[in-house]
Amino acid sequence: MSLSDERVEAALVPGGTTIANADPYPWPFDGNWGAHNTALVVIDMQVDFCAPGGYVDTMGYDISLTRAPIAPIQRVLAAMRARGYTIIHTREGHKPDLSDLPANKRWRSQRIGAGIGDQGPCGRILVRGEPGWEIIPELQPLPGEQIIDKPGKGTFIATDFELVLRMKHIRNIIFTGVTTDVCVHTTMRDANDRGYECLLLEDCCAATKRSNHDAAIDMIKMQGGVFGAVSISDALIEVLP
Ligand code: C5J
Repeated sequence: MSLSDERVEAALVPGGTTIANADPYPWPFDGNWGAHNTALVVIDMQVDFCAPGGYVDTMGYDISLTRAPIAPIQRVLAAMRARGYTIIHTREGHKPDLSDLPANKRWRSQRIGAGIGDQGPCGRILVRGEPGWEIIPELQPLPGEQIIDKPGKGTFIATDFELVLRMKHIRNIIFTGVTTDVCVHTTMRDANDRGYECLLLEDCCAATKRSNHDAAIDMIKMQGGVFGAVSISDALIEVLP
């Protein structure tokens, strides 16, 4: 994704205690953020979503869209790792016996020729332990970073995500990853409902259709920030406490 230089310039507010030009409000709402209470969440940057032969590729979508956030996420990871922030990665996937795969989810995927649990070029699609389920090499977690395995789109359902956030005293969550309109949005909505202060970095996210990404970004900004706020990687890195 390319954002105009003008837009990037406008979003940069050196020395601020918030990301002043986050949209639709300076984030976080009360300026209370830092490594002590803020986590970066990298959603589902897996081979199945971002690499040739994976689930998204098999469905016929353009993986150049889902690969676009890789470089911006790398920059955010480097900045937040250097400052000791909590980093959490997620992976969507099912048990090899598919006991946690709802029949309708499997049926719908088979219907379009990308059956979850079926053999594909990267192993069984969205199955834990298969090559396609792995996080892409460019964004490998470091030792000590959390990895949350989830069978669904949201990260709170059937996982220990909330417990991990609580143990680490996290109150603010910065969202990156794929896809903006599905797993990122579901998790952000659920986090917002639980009282977390949420920020989505729009150049660090992507959908399988550009207009869906744009619509998902717009939805966040409604009602004064109905699910939180939106910014970009450079603006975050510039003011990261
Ligand atoms: C989807 C995801 N889109 N990670 N998963 O099926 O967004």
